[in-house]
Amino acid sequence: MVLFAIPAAAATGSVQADLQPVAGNGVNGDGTAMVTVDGTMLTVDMGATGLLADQPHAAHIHFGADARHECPTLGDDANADGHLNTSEGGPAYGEIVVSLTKTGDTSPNSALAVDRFDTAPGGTLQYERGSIEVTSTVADEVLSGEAVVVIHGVDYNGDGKYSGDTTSDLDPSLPTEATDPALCGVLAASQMSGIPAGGVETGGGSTAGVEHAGLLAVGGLALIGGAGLLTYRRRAHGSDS
Ligand SMILES: [Cu+2]
Repeated sequence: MVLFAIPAAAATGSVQADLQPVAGNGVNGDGTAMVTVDGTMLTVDMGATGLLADQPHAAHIHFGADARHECPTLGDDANADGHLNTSEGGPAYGEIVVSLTKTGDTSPNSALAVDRFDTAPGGTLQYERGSIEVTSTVADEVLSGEAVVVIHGVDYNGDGKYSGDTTSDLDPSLPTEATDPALCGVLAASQMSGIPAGGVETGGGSTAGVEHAGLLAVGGLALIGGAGLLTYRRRAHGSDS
């Protein structure tokens, strides 16, 4: 019995994040990130749009045991300048545990390895990397549903490059635009991948998956119906006046 408990503890599964603009940082974009964990090996699939084009975007998985396990809000703007720098987001998302570089080291040591991050050609970031070796502790943190993906690099003054007088809180040789968080999302357990996985294990989960899909479809129809009703009401109102 004890022997069987050991392999059962090996971390396996996947989590995904819906990446949304970080409050105050002026990014009009979004994205998704999926992380599959197999023991101490991560595979990361990430896509995002609306980023400053053709500039290196540092991207990490963050986690902090004492963090709030969420994306920062303007309430985290400690110096009240209207923007959130990476440190100000710390209480929300914690420290860097994985650097999502395209090549080479993926440890926190590569947090600002600007020559090894995706440059978002045309503002679109497409990232896929497997065989990212982590410790079992980090693997557990990623699967906990409390880790956070952050893509950095913003353009407050809209000049198409990292510039400005404010220096980065992480590296004073860089402008803060180069490191401030742009998009953020919590890596939560994925229902899409979780339901079929459960179905395989229990042998009875496939029906639940179908019912779930049906509920989603009904919800989508209700939303469409609601939008149609709104349009109708607006038209009716317009004809009254
Ligand atoms: Cu980061």
